[in-house]
Amino acid sequence: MNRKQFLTGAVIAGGASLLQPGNAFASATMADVVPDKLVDANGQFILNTLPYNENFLEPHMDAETLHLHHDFHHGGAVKGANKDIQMINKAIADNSLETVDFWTKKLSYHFSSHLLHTIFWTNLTNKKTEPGGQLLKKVETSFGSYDRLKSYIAATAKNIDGNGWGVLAYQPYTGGLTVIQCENHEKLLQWGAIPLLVIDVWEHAYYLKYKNKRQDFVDTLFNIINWDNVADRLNNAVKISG
Ligand code: MN3
Repeated sequence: MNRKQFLTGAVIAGGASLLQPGNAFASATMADVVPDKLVDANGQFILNTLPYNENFLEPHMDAETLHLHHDFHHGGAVKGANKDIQMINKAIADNSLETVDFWTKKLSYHFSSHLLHTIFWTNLTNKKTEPGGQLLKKVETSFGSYDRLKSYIAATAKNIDGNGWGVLAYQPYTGGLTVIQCENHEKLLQWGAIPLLVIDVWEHAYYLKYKNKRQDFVDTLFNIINWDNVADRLNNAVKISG
């Protein structure tokens, strides 16, 4: 191929992708467009290393809490999810289905924990950011303003009964954003909703430093939420769901 042929080909390729932007994502999955890596090449759930050092989020989130939270709580969910799948597959292979009810519930719990924790680490950074672009537009359409969203999601996270998560999600069935007050890791969900920002209010997330002051922990998180990551997640969610 000479230079002229190369350039012509490049123009055609570029033009094709410009003319048919939808096709670029027609076969895309969440795994293709979002850097969340939940499984290895064999489909086994894996615990990724944190995207920063354990003291990166100090003083808002202390290094010891982050270490225990990631390695043992998130890590435990990964181990649990792998065992649940193994037990389900064994029950199916043995045609012994008395136990699948138990392990399927466990998988819902452990998989959801793995997914939410994986998102949570990337949702945090050590500097203050604010939503912009498409994210800010959708925040304003769905909640009125960024301040109103902050108040709303903070109130839902602070008031969860027991352990759970405050979640900002994109709901493809409405094209808007929605807030979910999730109990444990898998309860009170909306089908179809794609999580963008997740706030872990399990006691393990804050008790070493904040003791019983869950409200203070939630308030301080707004200093370290990575709204750029939330915006990337929204853009990807819109691309894959249309
Ligand atoms: Mn947790």
